[in-house]
Amino acid sequence: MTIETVDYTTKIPNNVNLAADRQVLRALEGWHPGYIDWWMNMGPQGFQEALVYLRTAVSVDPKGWAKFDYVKMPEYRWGILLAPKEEDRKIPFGRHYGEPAWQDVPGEYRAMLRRLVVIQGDTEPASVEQQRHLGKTAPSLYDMRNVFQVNVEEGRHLWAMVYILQKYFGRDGREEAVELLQRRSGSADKPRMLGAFNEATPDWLSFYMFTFFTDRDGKMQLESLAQSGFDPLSRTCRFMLTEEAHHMFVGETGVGRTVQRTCEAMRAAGIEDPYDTDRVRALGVIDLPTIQKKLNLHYSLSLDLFGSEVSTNAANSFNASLKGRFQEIKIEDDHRLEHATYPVLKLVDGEIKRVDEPALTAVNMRLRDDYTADCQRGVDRWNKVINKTGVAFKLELPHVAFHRQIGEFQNVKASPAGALVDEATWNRDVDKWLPSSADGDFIVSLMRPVYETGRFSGWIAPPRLGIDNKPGDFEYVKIAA
Ligand code: BYC
Ligand code: FE
Ligand code: FE
Repeated sequence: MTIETVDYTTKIPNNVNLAADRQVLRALEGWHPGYIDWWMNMGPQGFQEALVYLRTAVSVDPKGWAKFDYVKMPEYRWGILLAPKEEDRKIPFGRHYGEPAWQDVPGEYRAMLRRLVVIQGDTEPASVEQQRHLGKTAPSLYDMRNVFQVNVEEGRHLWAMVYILQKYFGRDGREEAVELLQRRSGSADKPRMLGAFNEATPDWLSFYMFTFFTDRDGKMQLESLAQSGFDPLSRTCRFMLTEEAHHMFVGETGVGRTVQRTCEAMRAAGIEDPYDTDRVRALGVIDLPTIQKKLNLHYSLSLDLFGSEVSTNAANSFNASLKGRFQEIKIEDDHRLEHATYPVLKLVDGEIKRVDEPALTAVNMRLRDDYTADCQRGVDRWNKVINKTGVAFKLELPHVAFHRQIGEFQNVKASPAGALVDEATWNRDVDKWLPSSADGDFIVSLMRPVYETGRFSGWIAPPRLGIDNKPGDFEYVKIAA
Protein backbone atom coordinates (compact mmCIF):
# COMPACT_ATOMS: atom_id res chain seq x y z
CA MET A 1 0.00 0.00 0.00
CA THR A 2 1.46 3.36 -0.95
CA ILE A 3 1.05 6.29 1.34
CA GLU A 4 -1.50 7.91 -1.01
CA THR A 5 -4.03 5.11 -0.89
CA VAL A 6 -6.48 4.94 1.93
CA ASP A 7 -7.32 1.69 3.66
CA TYR A 8 -11.12 1.43 3.62
CA THR A 9 -11.20 -2.18 4.78
CA THR A 10 -10.95 -1.20 8.44
CA LYS A 11 -13.71 0.43 10.44
CA ILE A 12 -11.75 3.67 10.48
CA PRO A 13 -10.42 4.47 6.98
CA ASN A 14 -6.86 5.73 7.17
CA ASN A 15 -3.53 6.12 5.47
CA VAL A 16 -1.52 5.97 8.68
CA ASN A 17 -1.41 2.18 8.92
CA LEU A 18 -3.68 2.04 11.95
CA ALA A 19 -3.87 -1.75 11.62
CA ALA A 20 -0.28 -1.91 12.86
CA ASP A 21 -0.88 0.59 15.66
CA ARG A 22 -3.09 -1.44 17.98
CA GLN A 23 -3.08 0.97 20.88
CA VAL A 24 -4.18 3.99 18.88
CA LEU A 25 -6.66 1.90 16.91
CA ARG A 26 -8.20 0.74 20.18
CA ALA A 27 -8.36 4.30 21.51
CA LEU A 28 -10.05 5.52 18.31
CA GLU A 29 -12.48 2.60 18.28
CA GLY A 30 -13.30 3.40 21.88
CA TRP A 31 -14.01 7.00 20.96
CA HIS A 32 -16.08 6.11 17.84
CA PRO A 33 -19.44 5.29 19.52
CA GLY A 34 -19.37 8.58 21.43
CA TYR A 35 -18.70 10.39 18.18
CA ILE A 36 -21.64 8.71 16.43
CA ASP A 37 -23.80 9.52 19.40
CA TRP A 38 -22.73 13.16 19.18
CA TRP A 39 -23.35 13.18 15.40
CA MET A 40 -26.87 11.74 15.82
CA ASN A 41 -27.74 14.28 18.51
CA MET A 42 -25.87 17.35 17.34
CA GLY A 43 -25.46 16.75 13.59
CA PRO A 44 -27.92 17.71 10.83
CA GLN A 45 -31.41 17.52 12.33
CA GLY A 46 -34.03 15.59 10.41
CA PHE A 47 -31.82 14.28 7.59
CA GLN A 48 -29.81 11.43 9.08
CA GLU A 49 -31.72 8.95 6.90
CA ALA A 50 -31.45 10.96 3.70
CA LEU A 51 -29.19 9.81 0.87
CA VAL A 52 -26.78 12.63 0.19
CA TYR A 53 -24.56 12.93 -2.86
CA LEU A 54 -21.27 13.35 -1.00
CA ARG A 55 -17.64 13.24 -1.90
CA THR A 56 -15.39 11.02 0.17
CA ALA A 57 -11.62 11.11 0.08
CA VAL A 58 -10.27 7.88 -1.35
CA SER A 59 -6.66 9.00 -1.69
CA VAL A 60 -4.63 12.00 -0.66
CA ASP A 61 -3.26 12.53 -4.12
CA PRO A 62 -3.82 16.24 -4.89
CA LYS A 63 -5.51 15.23 -8.14
CA GLY A 64 -8.55 13.07 -7.91
CA TRP A 65 -8.88 12.23 -4.24
CA ALA A 66 -12.64 12.55 -4.18
CA LYS A 67 -15.23 9.94 -4.95
CA PHE A 68 -18.88 11.02 -5.20
CA ASP A 69 -21.75 8.78 -4.21
CA TYR A 70 -25.03 8.67 -2.31
CA VAL A 71 -24.34 8.16 1.38
CA LYS A 72 -26.41 8.36 4.54
CA MET A 73 -24.48 10.83 6.67
CA PRO A 74 -24.09 8.62 9.75
CA GLU A 75 -22.49 6.06 7.40
CA TYR A 76 -19.98 8.54 5.98
CA ARG A 77 -16.46 7.08 6.16
CA TRP A 78 -14.76 9.53 8.49
CA GLY A 79 -11.11 8.73 8.15
CA ILE A 80 -7.62 9.68 9.26
CA LEU A 81 -5.88 11.17 6.26
CA LEU A 82 -2.46 12.76 6.29
CA ALA A 83 -0.83 14.44 3.31
CA PRO A 84 2.16 12.47 1.99
CA LYS A 85 5.30 12.66 4.06
CA GLU A 86 7.89 15.03 2.68
CA GLU A 87 11.23 13.29 2.89
CA ASP A 88 13.85 15.22 4.87
CA ARG A 89 11.46 18.02 5.72
CA LYS A 90 13.17 20.78 7.68
CA ILE A 91 11.52 23.05 10.23
CA PRO A 92 10.85 26.28 8.35
CA PHE A 93 10.80 28.87 11.19
CA GLY A 94 11.42 29.67 14.83
CA ARG A 95 14.15 28.69 17.23
CA HIS A 96 14.48 25.28 15.54
CA TYR A 97 14.70 26.67 12.02
CA GLY A 98 16.55 24.27 9.73
CA GLU A 99 16.42 21.26 12.07
CA PRO A 100 14.73 18.08 10.83
CA ALA A 101 10.96 18.14 11.39
CA TRP A 102 9.87 16.24 14.53
CA GLN A 103 8.00 12.96 14.20
CA ASP A 104 7.22 13.10 17.92
CA VAL A 105 6.21 15.85 20.32
CA PRO A 106 9.21 17.47 22.02
CA GLY A 107 8.57 17.18 25.76
CA GLU A 108 9.12 20.86 26.49
CA TYR A 109 6.40 21.90 23.99
CA ARG A 110 3.82 19.31 24.89
CA ALA A 111 1.40 21.60 26.72
CA MET A 112 1.64 24.39 24.16
CA LEU A 113 1.08 22.03 21.27
CA ARG A 114 -1.79 20.24 22.95
CA ARG A 115 -3.55 23.56 23.51
CA LEU A 116 -3.27 24.45 19.81
CA VAL A 117 -4.58 21.04 18.73
CA VAL A 118 -7.47 21.17 21.21
CA ILE A 119 -8.52 24.66 20.11
CA GLN A 120 -8.34 23.63 16.46
CA GLY A 121 -10.31 20.46 17.24
CA ASP A 122 -12.96 22.32 19.21
CA THR A 123 -14.00 24.54 16.31
CA GLU A 124 -14.82 21.62 14.02
CA PRO A 125 -17.75 20.01 15.90
CA ALA A 126 -18.83 23.50 17.03
CA SER A 127 -19.58 24.49 13.43
CA VAL A 128 -21.61 21.31 12.88
CA GLU A 129 -23.65 22.14 15.99
CA GLN A 130 -24.19 25.70 14.77
CA GLN A 131 -25.44 24.52 11.38
CA ARG A 132 -27.58 21.60 12.43
CA HIS A 133 -30.98 23.16 11.72
CA LEU A 134 -30.22 24.46 8.24
CA GLY A 135 -31.47 21.42 6.31
CA LYS A 136 -35.03 22.29 7.27
CA THR A 137 -34.87 25.61 5.42
CA ALA A 138 -32.55 24.74 2.52
CA PRO A 139 -33.15 26.96 -0.54
CA SER A 140 -32.50 23.94 -2.80
CA LEU A 141 -31.27 20.36 -2.75
CA TYR A 142 -27.99 21.63 -4.21
CA ASP A 143 -27.47 23.92 -1.20
CA MET A 144 -28.63 21.25 1.21
CA ARG A 145 -26.04 18.87 -0.16
CA ASN A 146 -23.38 21.54 0.25
CA VAL A 147 -24.08 22.19 3.92
CA PHE A 148 -24.06 18.45 4.59
CA GLN A 149 -20.76 18.08 2.73
CA VAL A 150 -19.26 20.82 4.86
CA ASN A 151 -20.67 19.17 8.00
CA VAL A 152 -19.25 15.69 7.35
CA GLU A 153 -15.86 17.20 6.53
CA GLU A 154 -15.84 19.27 9.72
CA GLY A 155 -16.63 15.99 11.46
CA ARG A 156 -13.59 14.49 9.75
CA HIS A 157 -11.48 17.44 10.88
CA LEU A 158 -12.46 16.56 14.44
CA TRP A 159 -11.24 13.01 13.76
CA ALA A 160 -8.00 14.46 12.44
CA MET A 161 -7.32 16.32 15.69
CA VAL A 162 -8.49 13.42 17.85
CA TYR A 163 -6.02 11.15 16.08
CA ILE A 164 -3.19 13.55 16.92
CA LEU A 165 -4.35 13.75 20.54
CA GLN A 166 -4.72 10.01 20.97
CA LYS A 167 -1.55 9.04 19.19
CA TYR A 168 0.82 11.64 20.59
CA PHE A 169 -0.59 12.83 23.91
CA GLY A 170 -1.33 9.65 25.83
CA ARG A 171 -3.85 9.80 28.64
CA ASP A 172 -4.41 13.56 28.63
CA GLY A 173 -4.90 13.39 24.87
CA ARG A 174 -7.61 10.77 25.36
CA GLU A 175 -9.28 12.95 27.99
CA GLU A 176 -9.23 15.96 25.69
CA ALA A 177 -10.76 13.82 22.93
CA VAL A 178 -13.69 12.99 25.19
CA GLU A 179 -14.16 16.62 26.17
CA LEU A 180 -14.28 17.64 22.51
CA LEU A 181 -17.56 15.69 22.36
CA GLN A 182 -18.89 17.26 25.56
CA ARG A 183 -18.65 21.00 24.96
CA ARG A 184 -21.56 22.51 23.04
CA SER A 185 -21.83 25.58 20.87
CA GLY A 186 -23.74 28.28 22.73
CA SER A 187 -23.97 26.31 25.98
CA ALA A 188 -23.90 28.38 29.19
CA ASP A 189 -21.95 25.87 31.28
CA LYS A 190 -19.85 24.02 28.64
CA PRO A 191 -19.42 26.37 25.70
CA ARG A 192 -17.07 25.90 22.75
CA MET A 193 -13.70 27.58 23.27
CA LEU A 194 -13.70 30.49 20.82
CA GLY A 195 -16.26 33.29 20.58
CA ALA A 196 -17.53 32.95 17.01
CA PHE A 197 -18.26 29.26 17.55
CA ASN A 198 -20.86 30.02 20.18
CA GLU A 199 -22.90 32.29 17.92
CA ALA A 200 -26.09 31.08 16.27
CA THR A 201 -26.37 30.37 12.54
CA PRO A 202 -30.04 31.29 12.21
CA ASP A 203 -30.37 31.47 8.44
CA TRP A 204 -28.66 30.59 5.17
CA LEU A 205 -27.10 33.99 4.62
CA SER A 206 -25.38 33.54 7.99
CA PHE A 207 -24.21 30.13 6.85
CA TYR A 208 -22.69 31.54 3.67
CA MET A 209 -21.08 34.42 5.54
CA PHE A 210 -19.74 31.95 8.10
CA THR A 211 -18.23 29.66 5.48
CA PHE A 212 -16.74 32.67 3.69
CA PHE A 213 -15.33 34.48 6.75
CA THR A 214 -15.00 31.92 9.54
CA ASP A 215 -13.92 28.92 7.47
CA ARG A 216 -11.40 31.32 5.98
CA ASP A 217 -9.97 31.86 9.47
CA GLY A 218 -9.79 28.08 9.49
CA LYS A 219 -7.81 28.22 6.27
CA MET A 220 -5.34 30.76 7.70
CA GLN A 221 -4.90 28.90 10.99
CA LEU A 222 -4.45 25.58 9.18
CA GLU A 223 -1.92 27.19 6.84
CA SER A 224 0.11 28.34 9.85
CA LEU A 225 -0.18 24.95 11.57
CA ALA A 226 0.77 23.25 8.29
CA GLN A 227 4.17 24.93 8.72
CA SER A 228 4.61 23.28 12.12
CA GLY A 229 7.86 21.62 13.08
CA PHE A 230 5.69 18.80 14.43
CA ASP A 231 5.35 16.87 11.19
CA PRO A 232 2.17 14.85 11.87
CA LEU A 233 0.31 18.10 12.57
CA SER A 234 1.71 19.68 9.43
CA ARG A 235 0.64 16.73 7.31
CA THR A 236 -2.86 16.49 8.74
CA CYS A 237 -3.43 20.24 8.26
CA ARG A 238 -2.19 20.07 4.69
CA PHE A 239 -4.83 17.53 3.83
CA MET A 240 -7.55 19.42 5.72
CA LEU A 241 -6.78 22.46 3.59
CA THR A 242 -7.75 20.63 0.41
CA GLU A 243 -11.21 20.05 1.91
CA GLU A 244 -11.38 23.61 3.25
CA ALA A 245 -11.32 25.05 -0.27
CA HIS A 246 -14.83 23.69 -0.91
CA HIS A 247 -16.17 25.28 2.28
CA MET A 248 -15.03 28.70 1.17
CA PHE A 249 -16.39 28.05 -2.32
CA VAL A 250 -19.79 27.38 -0.74
CA GLY A 251 -19.58 30.65 1.20
CA GLU A 252 -18.36 32.81 -1.63
CA THR A 253 -20.80 31.50 -4.22
CA GLY A 254 -23.64 31.48 -1.68
CA VAL A 255 -23.25 35.18 -0.92
CA GLY A 256 -22.56 35.89 -4.61
CA ARG A 257 -25.77 34.16 -5.68
CA THR A 258 -27.76 36.02 -3.01
CA VAL A 259 -26.38 39.36 -4.14
CA GLN A 260 -26.99 38.50 -7.77
CA ARG A 261 -30.63 37.57 -7.18
CA THR A 262 -31.25 40.78 -5.23
CA CYS A 263 -29.76 42.94 -7.97
CA GLU A 264 -31.63 41.13 -10.73
CA ALA A 265 -34.92 41.53 -8.86
CA MET A 266 -34.23 45.24 -8.30
CA ARG A 267 -33.51 45.76 -11.98
CA ALA A 268 -36.59 43.85 -13.06
CA ALA A 269 -38.74 45.99 -10.74
CA GLY A 270 -37.01 49.21 -11.79
CA ILE A 271 -35.72 49.98 -8.29
CA GLU A 272 -32.61 52.16 -8.50
CA ASP A 273 -32.06 53.01 -4.85
CA PRO A 274 -30.53 50.10 -2.89
CA TYR A 275 -31.63 51.86 0.33
CA ASP A 276 -35.28 51.68 -0.68
CA THR A 277 -35.30 48.56 1.45
CA ASP A 278 -39.07 48.22 1.92
CA ARG A 279 -39.62 47.97 -1.83
CA VAL A 280 -36.66 45.64 -2.28
CA ARG A 281 -37.84 43.36 0.51
CA ALA A 282 -41.32 43.28 -0.96
CA LEU A 283 -39.73 41.47 -3.92
CA GLY A 284 -38.82 38.59 -1.62
CA VAL A 285 -35.08 39.20 -1.77
CA ILE A 286 -32.55 40.40 0.80
CA ASP A 287 -31.73 44.09 0.40
CA LEU A 288 -28.05 44.96 -0.10
CA PRO A 289 -27.69 47.09 3.07
CA THR A 290 -28.80 44.08 5.13
CA ILE A 291 -26.27 41.88 3.32
CA GLN A 292 -23.64 44.49 4.23
CA LYS A 293 -24.72 44.29 7.89
CA LYS A 294 -24.39 40.51 7.87
CA LEU A 295 -20.94 40.90 6.35
CA ASN A 296 -19.99 43.39 9.10
CA LEU A 297 -21.08 40.91 11.75
CA HIS A 298 -19.33 37.84 10.44
CA TYR A 299 -16.12 39.60 9.47
CA SER A 300 -15.77 41.22 12.91
CA LEU A 301 -16.56 37.96 14.74
CA SER A 302 -13.97 36.20 12.60
CA LEU A 303 -11.28 38.85 13.25
CA ASP A 304 -11.62 37.99 16.94
CA LEU A 305 -10.48 34.45 16.11
CA PHE A 306 -6.96 35.71 15.43
CA GLY A 307 -6.45 36.56 19.11
CA SER A 308 -4.76 39.73 20.33
CA GLU A 309 -2.73 41.81 17.89
CA VAL A 310 0.20 41.63 20.30
CA SER A 311 0.40 38.20 21.87
CA THR A 312 3.03 36.37 23.87
CA ASN A 313 1.16 33.09 23.24
CA ALA A 314 1.64 33.62 19.53
CA ALA A 315 5.29 34.62 19.98
CA ASN A 316 5.92 31.51 22.06
CA SER A 317 4.38 29.12 19.58
CA PHE A 318 6.26 30.73 16.70
CA ASN A 319 9.51 30.68 18.64
CA ALA A 320 8.96 27.04 19.56
CA SER A 321 8.53 26.26 15.84
CA LEU A 322 4.98 25.01 16.44
CA LYS A 323 2.88 27.56 14.52
CA GLY A 324 4.30 29.58 11.65
CA ARG A 325 3.09 32.32 9.37
CA PHE A 326 0.94 32.17 6.25
CA GLN A 327 3.14 30.84 3.42
CA GLU A 328 6.15 30.82 5.72
CA ILE A 329 8.43 29.13 3.22
CA LYS A 330 7.76 31.81 0.61
CA ILE A 331 8.65 34.67 2.95
CA GLU A 332 12.14 36.07 2.46
CA ASP A 333 13.54 36.81 5.89
CA ASP A 334 15.41 35.02 8.68
CA HIS A 335 12.28 33.05 9.76
CA ARG A 336 13.27 33.65 13.37
CA LEU A 337 12.04 37.22 13.79
CA GLU A 338 14.60 38.03 16.43
CA HIS A 339 15.06 41.66 15.39
CA ALA A 340 12.26 42.41 12.93
CA THR A 341 9.28 44.66 13.60
CA TYR A 342 5.77 44.60 12.20
CA PRO A 343 3.26 47.49 12.09
CA VAL A 344 0.26 46.97 14.36
CA LEU A 345 -2.88 49.09 14.62
CA LYS A 346 -3.20 50.19 18.23
CA LEU A 347 -5.17 52.56 20.36
CA VAL A 348 -2.83 55.39 21.37
CA ASP A 349 -4.21 58.30 23.41
CA GLY A 350 -7.68 57.69 22.09
CA GLU A 351 -6.59 57.44 18.47
CA ILE A 352 -6.06 54.50 16.16
CA LYS A 353 -2.38 54.52 15.18
CA ARG A 354 0.06 52.26 13.41
CA VAL A 355 2.85 51.28 15.80
CA ASP A 356 5.87 49.11 15.07
CA GLU A 357 5.96 46.13 17.40
CA PRO A 358 8.43 43.25 17.64
CA ALA A 359 7.42 40.99 14.73
CA LEU A 360 7.51 37.98 16.99
CA THR A 361 4.71 39.20 19.24
CA ALA A 362 2.80 40.48 16.20
CA VAL A 363 2.40 37.20 14.30
CA ASN A 364 -1.35 37.13 15.01
CA MET A 365 -1.62 40.58 13.47
CA ARG A 366 0.35 39.53 10.44
CA LEU A 367 -1.86 36.49 9.89
CA ARG A 368 -4.92 38.66 10.31
CA ASP A 369 -3.62 41.11 7.71
CA ASP A 370 -3.10 38.23 5.28
CA TYR A 371 -6.62 37.12 6.09
CA THR A 372 -8.06 40.57 5.42
CA ALA A 373 -6.34 40.69 2.03
CA ASP A 374 -7.80 37.29 1.17
CA CYS A 375 -11.28 38.40 2.27
CA GLN A 376 -10.98 41.59 0.22
CA ARG A 377 -10.38 39.60 -2.97
CA GLY A 378 -13.66 37.75 -2.37
CA VAL A 379 -15.53 40.99 -1.66
CA ASP A 380 -14.16 42.41 -4.91
CA ARG A 381 -15.63 39.43 -6.77
CA TRP A 382 -19.04 40.06 -5.14
CA ASN A 383 -18.82 43.69 -6.20
CA LYS A 384 -18.21 42.56 -9.76
CA VAL A 385 -21.45 40.60 -9.59
CA ILE A 386 -23.28 43.75 -8.44
CA ASN A 387 -21.55 45.88 -11.03
CA LYS A 388 -22.53 43.61 -13.89
CA THR A 389 -26.21 44.08 -13.05
CA GLY A 390 -25.80 47.86 -13.14
CA VAL A 391 -26.92 48.40 -9.55
CA ALA A 392 -24.97 51.15 -7.78
CA PHE A 393 -23.75 49.59 -4.55
CA LYS A 394 -20.46 48.42 -3.14
CA LEU A 395 -19.90 45.92 -0.35
CA GLU A 396 -17.03 46.78 1.97
CA LEU A 397 -15.09 45.18 4.77
CA PRO A 398 -15.57 47.23 7.92
CA HIS A 399 -12.57 48.69 9.76
CA VAL A 400 -10.76 46.24 12.05
CA ALA A 401 -11.69 48.35 15.10
CA PHE A 402 -15.39 47.83 14.43
CA HIS A 403 -17.38 45.57 16.80
CA ARG A 404 -14.47 43.76 18.42
CA GLN A 405 -14.48 41.59 21.51
CA ILE A 406 -10.83 40.53 21.52
CA GLY A 407 -7.63 42.56 21.44
CA GLU A 408 -6.75 46.22 21.10
CA PHE A 409 -10.23 47.53 20.27
CA GLN A 410 -12.39 45.48 22.59
CA ASN A 411 -13.11 48.40 24.92
CA VAL A 412 -13.93 51.06 22.36
CA LYS A 413 -16.77 51.63 19.94
CA ALA A 414 -15.93 52.32 16.33
CA SER A 415 -18.03 52.81 13.23
CA PRO A 416 -17.53 50.51 10.22
CA ALA A 417 -15.47 53.33 8.71
CA GLY A 418 -13.14 53.23 11.70
CA ALA A 419 -14.20 56.42 13.52
CA LEU A 420 -14.21 56.09 17.29
CA VAL A 421 -17.69 56.93 18.53
CA ASP A 422 -19.28 57.39 21.94
CA GLU A 423 -21.81 55.05 23.47
CA ALA A 424 -24.78 57.24 22.49
CA THR A 425 -23.74 57.34 18.84
CA TRP A 426 -23.15 53.60 18.84
CA ASN A 427 -26.59 52.93 20.30
CA ARG A 428 -28.21 55.31 17.82
CA ASP A 429 -26.51 53.80 14.77
CA VAL A 430 -25.90 50.19 15.62
CA ASP A 431 -28.96 49.00 13.69
CA LYS A 432 -27.47 50.54 10.55
CA TRP A 433 -24.22 48.64 11.10
CA LEU A 434 -25.22 45.24 12.42
CA PRO A 435 -28.30 43.13 11.67
CA SER A 436 -31.16 44.15 13.96
CA SER A 437 -33.65 41.64 15.26
CA ALA A 438 -36.11 42.97 12.65
CA ASP A 439 -33.55 42.27 9.91
CA GLY A 440 -33.13 38.78 11.32
CA ASP A 441 -36.90 38.23 11.35
CA PHE A 442 -37.15 39.36 7.75
CA ILE A 443 -34.40 37.02 6.58
CA VAL A 444 -35.89 34.13 8.52
CA SER A 445 -39.25 34.84 6.86
CA LEU A 446 -37.62 34.07 3.49
CA MET A 447 -36.14 30.79 4.68
CA ARG A 448 -38.75 28.46 3.28
CA PRO A 449 -37.40 25.14 2.07
CA VAL A 450 -37.36 24.19 -1.62
CA TYR A 451 -36.92 20.45 -2.03
CA GLU A 452 -37.86 19.88 -5.69
CA THR A 453 -34.92 19.01 -7.92
CA GLY A 454 -33.56 21.90 -9.95
CA ARG A 455 -35.64 24.52 -8.09
CA PHE A 456 -34.30 27.38 -5.98
CA SER A 457 -35.81 29.66 -3.39
CA GLY A 458 -36.70 33.09 -4.75
CA TRP A 459 -34.03 34.97 -2.77
CA ILE A 460 -31.05 33.18 -4.30
CA ALA A 461 -29.83 32.62 -7.88
CA PRO A 462 -29.03 29.09 -9.07
CA PRO A 463 -25.34 28.18 -9.26
CA ARG A 464 -23.57 28.38 -12.59
CA LEU A 465 -22.36 24.79 -12.40
CA GLY A 466 -23.49 21.69 -10.57
CA ILE A 467 -21.40 19.73 -8.08
CA ASP A 468 -19.36 17.00 -9.82
CA ASN A 469 -20.58 18.48 -13.14
CA LYS A 470 -24.10 17.27 -12.52
CA PRO A 471 -26.94 18.82 -14.54
CA GLY A 472 -29.27 21.43 -13.04
CA ASP A 473 -32.07 19.01 -12.18
CA PHE A 474 -29.82 16.51 -10.39
CA GLU A 475 -31.24 15.07 -7.17
CA TYR A 476 -28.43 15.98 -4.75
CA VAL A 477 -30.33 14.72 -1.74
CA LYS A 478 -32.87 11.92 -1.68
CA ILE A 479 -34.89 12.85 1.34
CA ALA A 480 -36.17 9.80 3.21
CA ALA A 481 -39.94 9.51 3.11
N1 BYC B 1 -12.51 33.67 21.74
O1 BYC B 1 -2.70 35.80 23.21
P1 BYC B 1 -4.14 35.77 22.79
C1 BYC B 1 -11.60 26.58 11.94
C2 BYC B 1 -8.10 33.65 24.39
S1 BYC B 1 -11.22 28.09 12.66
C3 BYC B 1 -12.25 33.25 23.01
O2 BYC B 1 -4.82 37.02 22.51
P2 BYC B 1 -3.50 33.67 21.00
C4 BYC B 1 -12.97 26.36 11.49
C5 BYC B 1 -6.92 32.75 24.21
O3 BYC B 1 -7.31 31.39 24.05
C6 BYC B 1 -9.51 27.95 13.15
N2 BYC B 1 -11.03 33.30 23.58
O4 BYC B 1 -4.37 34.85 21.55
C7 BYC B 1 -13.71 27.36 10.89
C8 BYC B 1 -6.12 33.02 25.46
O5 BYC B 1 -6.71 32.30 26.53
P3 BYC B 1 -5.82 31.59 27.64
C9 BYC B 1 -9.32 27.39 14.55
C10 BYC B 1 -10.02 33.80 22.84
O6 BYC B 1 -3.47 32.55 21.97
C11 BYC B 1 -15.01 27.13 10.49
C12 BYC B 1 -6.39 34.50 25.70
O7 BYC B 1 -7.59 34.81 25.00
N3 BYC B 1 -7.94 27.13 14.83
O8 BYC B 1 -10.75 25.75 11.83
O9 BYC B 1 -2.25 34.18 20.46
C13 BYC B 1 -15.60 25.89 10.67
C14 BYC B 1 -5.25 35.37 25.19
O10 BYC B 1 -4.94 34.95 23.87
C15 BYC B 1 -10.20 34.23 21.52
C16 BYC B 1 -7.15 27.89 15.61
O11 BYC B 1 -7.57 28.87 16.19
C17 BYC B 1 -11.51 34.16 20.98
N4 BYC B 1 -11.79 34.57 19.72
O12 BYC B 1 -4.39 33.32 19.72
C18 BYC B 1 -14.87 24.89 11.28
C19 BYC B 1 -5.70 27.51 15.73
N5 BYC B 1 -9.02 34.67 21.06
O13 BYC B 1 -5.03 30.49 26.94
C20 BYC B 1 -13.55 25.10 11.68
C21 BYC B 1 -5.23 27.27 17.12
C22 BYC B 1 -8.13 34.51 22.03
O14 BYC B 1 -4.94 32.67 28.18
N6 BYC B 1 -5.41 28.41 17.99
N7 BYC B 1 -8.72 33.98 23.12
O15 BYC B 1 -6.84 31.05 28.60
C23 BYC B 1 -4.53 29.45 18.08
O16 BYC B 1 -3.58 29.49 17.35
C24 BYC B 1 -4.76 30.50 19.12
O17 BYC B 1 -5.26 29.89 20.24
C25 BYC B 1 -5.70 31.65 18.71
C26 BYC B 1 -5.62 32.75 19.78
C27 BYC B 1 -5.29 32.18 17.35
C28 BYC B 1 -7.14 31.21 18.66
FE1 FE C 1 -12.55 22.35 9.48
FE1 FE D 1 -14.26 24.30 7.04
